[in-house]
Amino acid sequence: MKTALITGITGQDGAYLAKLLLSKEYKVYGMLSRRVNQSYQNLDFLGVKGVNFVYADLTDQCSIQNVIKSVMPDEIYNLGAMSFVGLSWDKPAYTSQVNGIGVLYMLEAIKNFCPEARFYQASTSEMYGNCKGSEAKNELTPFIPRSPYGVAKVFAHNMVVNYRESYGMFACCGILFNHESPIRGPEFVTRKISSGVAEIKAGKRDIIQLGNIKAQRDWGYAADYVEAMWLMLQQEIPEDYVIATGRTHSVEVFLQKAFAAAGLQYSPEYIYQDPKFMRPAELDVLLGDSTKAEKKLGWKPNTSFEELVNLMVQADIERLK
Ligand code: G4F
Repeated sequence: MKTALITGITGQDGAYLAKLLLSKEYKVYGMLSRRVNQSYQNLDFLGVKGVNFVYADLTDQCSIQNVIKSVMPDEIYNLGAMSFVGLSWDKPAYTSQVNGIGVLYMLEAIKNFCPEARFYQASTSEMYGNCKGSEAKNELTPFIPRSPYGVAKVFAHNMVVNYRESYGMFACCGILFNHESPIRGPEFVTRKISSGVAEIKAGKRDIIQLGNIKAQRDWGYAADYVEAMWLMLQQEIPEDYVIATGRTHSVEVFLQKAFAAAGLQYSPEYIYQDPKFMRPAELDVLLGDSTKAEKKLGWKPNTSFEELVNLMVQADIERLK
């Protein structure tokens, strides 16, 4: 039986990945930081049972070492992060500590105590930042990050590549474009829209406050994307892969589809564009090219944009019943 350690176990991706690995009969350890209000609701929503919880924090090197030494995992998935880009301008040092230095702590602990383990790092399309050009981004596209979150993730990404090359570690980065689901955190725009539309339908509100609705993202389904994480660690050679759908849509189009999914007619009157949700620097368009993942991993997204929107809206309508 293989053993896997997942950081960020209570987040969206942690819950979907735990479900996948348990279905493959892994022994799954989930790392909890034990900060206040740690919630198990994502694991509960997906009916995930059987995770062994261990306690460590990405900002505490000793705790990382202790967990790696005691679990001695075959595979480690580093999904723990300060994942909300908008907040990274308010908490740039904390973001750098968790998303940047925390990854270095993981790599050092693996190198010293568990060097045969396979390591997955959650890199992100946010690293491309202001990289111009309308063509889809791939593994060779330069990173020009435009948020403290993106800067910290580029540091982590480069460190993973460096440890792989310096010490021969089996370490991979998945450069994942936006991926959503019914358990996406309520602060992210897709879930804000799906829950807002569900509440409008139920007569509980009549407006959704948003920021820049012209921004475009390549949105996929989180359950499809965790399969790609697992596939990366099953290869003979550790490499980095872009995971994306190859289609991009604006926030406004997400809104229109979400209203339609709820059986409502979209009107701009439902939206208040609130300056407080505008970012100091924005990525106008993100579009990914996952040809490499398709060729080498045999991975392709199974869920369309329209299916994803529908899934999220129906789940939020159900929650209100
Ligand atoms: O949903 P978002 O907050 O996701 P964002 O910033 O693209 O980041 C997500 O995807 C990244 C991958 O590229 C991950 F690395 C990251 O951890 C996270 O999962 O915002 C999407 C877009 C942005 O352009 C934002 O400005 O929606 C725009 N937006 C417009 N109104 C809003 C809002 N975003 C949020 N969160 N809230 C709004 O009211």
